[in-house]
Order: sequence, then structure tokens, then C-alpha cells
Amino acid sequence: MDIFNHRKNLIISRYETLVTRPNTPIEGNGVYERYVNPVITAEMVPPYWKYDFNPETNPYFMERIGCNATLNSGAIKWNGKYVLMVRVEGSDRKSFFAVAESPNGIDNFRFWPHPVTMPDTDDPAVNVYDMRLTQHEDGWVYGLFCVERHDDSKPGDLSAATAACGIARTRDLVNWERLPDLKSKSQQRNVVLHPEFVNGKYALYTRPQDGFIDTGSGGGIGWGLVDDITNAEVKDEIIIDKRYYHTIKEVKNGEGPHPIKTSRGWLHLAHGVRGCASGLRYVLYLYMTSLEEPWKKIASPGGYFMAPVGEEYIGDVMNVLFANGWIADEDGKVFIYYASSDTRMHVATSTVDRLVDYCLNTPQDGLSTSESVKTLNELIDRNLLIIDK
Ligand code: M1P
Repeated sequence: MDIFNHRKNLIISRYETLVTRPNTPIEGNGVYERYVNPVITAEMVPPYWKYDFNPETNPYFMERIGCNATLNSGAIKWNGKYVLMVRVEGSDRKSFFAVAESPNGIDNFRFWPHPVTMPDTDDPAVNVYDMRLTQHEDGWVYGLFCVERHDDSKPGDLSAATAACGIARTRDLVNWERLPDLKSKSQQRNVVLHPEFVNGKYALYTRPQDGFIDTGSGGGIGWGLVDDITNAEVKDEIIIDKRYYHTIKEVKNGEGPHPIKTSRGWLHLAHGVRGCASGLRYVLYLYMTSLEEPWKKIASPGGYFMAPVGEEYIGDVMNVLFANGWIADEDGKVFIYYASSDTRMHVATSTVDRLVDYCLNTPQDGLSTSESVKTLNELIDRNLLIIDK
């Protein structure tokens, strides 16, 4: 067989093996189950996105357009399928959005034929990433994402960038209407649209930050109301989930996907960041807010909910878990889609009941060693009474 057909068959067969391999859960700590395989990797991007399939122009069947990573994905249940809005990063470092769907949420994810063609605003971005999908009660599906541009106030610095919140909406996940970027007093990343109107207005979870990387004086996850989503402006922002010294969110934090409505309150998934000798460490945590007043925190379990394990530590940006998508099924099952080390996508499953139990019954961070040991001793003493019997 000639080299073209030999390589074409090999690449297609490897791809088919990967996208059809079954995934199985790993028994864990009772709060959630991880799965044996990642759900989407750069190798699961369709071969016809990477290779020129014409033997005349590509006789060696060489890759023409490389894919570096598949990461931080929004999620939505769509026509009965589990759909991810994947951040695909090319080997040229540019990210774009592409939809992948699975019949069961844990394996057999396949990309739709084309990536998303996202319209630009009058001020085109250099890079876009990390879309949060919200099926809003106004009838539209919104995608809020980070829009990155060079910071032209620093002409000599090729690493100087600015972050803003891009806003677009759709009715089919294919055709998008781009709205003006969010106006706010500071740079923004990790902005998320709440699914319901609050006091008749659109509500946003924000993450005010002084610079592109540093949150600086930005105190944590913010909350602001917007009168008109077609010209969105946050005039007043309050901090609803603060950063604290010597916690998992000392350096920064950010809202994940939009919260899930439960009978006990809004259930939130977020990421927290702290510094260590090897750089920044990103972990996931949960918290809850009041049903009636979603800006008021009612539960704040201490520590992280998920942190990297095994190969999750390794990738382009080490020691990172990041989540901006989850799906709650009507039967209460929850699919948590998270990326590890800015490289690949995974799923973990749980239920609304278990996650709410975790939030309401995990001790809060007492903010000192003494308080942590006191809390631990209380559990041990209660347990020893039971075990000794
Ligand atoms: O590299 C880790 C993450 O860094 C940023 O998140 P944050 O704004 O909270 O620091 C984002 O660039 C995110 O995409 C990335 O995964």
C-alpha cells in the first residue's frame, strides 16, 4: 500500500479507537467519581481538521494544522445529548470554540463538523477562550468568554495583554450573534451569566482584576446586575466569595459554570488559586448561595473539592484543575467537566443530593492550624464513641 493510504488508514483507525473507547468510573471519596480516561484530548480532534486528505497535495499524508490541547469547556444538555463547548488550542497557540457531543456524557464524544465561527466586534480579539454556556430564561443560550488583546499601552512589551468578557448568543450553538463586550471598571475574566433574571435584570458573576494575570485588589468572585444584555455594563459590583490568606484561594478565584438551582440554594463550582514553589496551583471548590438572594453565601465547605491527581498534574500548565462546565440531569445526576493542566478534558460524576450534602456538612476553613486540629478532634471524638461500642 502506498504511504498516503497506509498513513491515512492508520490515523483514522487510531482516532476511531480513541473516540469509541468506553469509560469507567473509579470509586472515590463518596462525593464524586472520577473516570479512567479523559473525555476529550487533542488526539480526539477529527483527522480531517488536521490532515489534507488529497493525495495530490499531501502525498505523505502529513499533518498540516496541529492541535495542542482541548481544555476548559462549557457544557449544556442539548437535544438529549451531553454537549461540550470545547476550548481547542491549535499549535499556533490560538484558541477557538468547537462543539463535541456524547450520548451518555462520559465517553464517545465526537466533534461537530466545523468549529464555531464567532463573529468579532469592531475591536477584534487576538484570542478567545473559556466559554460559559447559560440557557437563560429569556430564551437565548448565551456564551460568555474571555477576550484577549495586546495591551497597546505597552507597545514594547509583547507579553502585555488585556482580558475582557466577550458576550454572544445563539439558538442552535452554530450561528452566534455577537454582542458588545462587557463594560466594567476593571479587566475581567471568568464572567458567568446567572440563568434567571434577578430583580428583572441580568445577573453576572464577575472576577475583577487589576491586570491580565494578577487580580491585585480584585477581592474575589463578584456579582453585578446588568440592565441591557445587548449593551452590558456592570456599574456596581460586590464581592460574594472573597479570597483569604493561607487558603486554596489566596491568590485568586473564579466562578466555574453557572450555578445549579437546588431546593437548598444555588450550588456553585469555582476554582481557587494559591502560589507555591512550583508556581500557581489551581484546584476546584464548591459553595452555595441563597435561592432568593443568590449573592448571599450560605455554605462554604473548607479546602478543595477536587485537586489534580496522577497524570492530571502534567501538561502545558502544571498543577491545574479548571472547570467551566457541568450538567445536572433531571434525575439529579451531575456531570462535572474539568480540564487538567490546561491540556485535556475529564468528567467526574455525582448527584445534586451528594454535592449539597458535601456543601452543608463539610467543616468550613477555620483559617488557622488550631481551628483545623480542633475540628478534626471533634470528628475523631464522635467517631471513637461509635467505634468503641
Ligand atoms: O492556566 C490556568 C488558567 O489560568 C487562567 O485562569 P485565571 O484567570 O483564574 O487565572 C485562565 O487563562 C484559564 O484559561 C487557565 O486554565
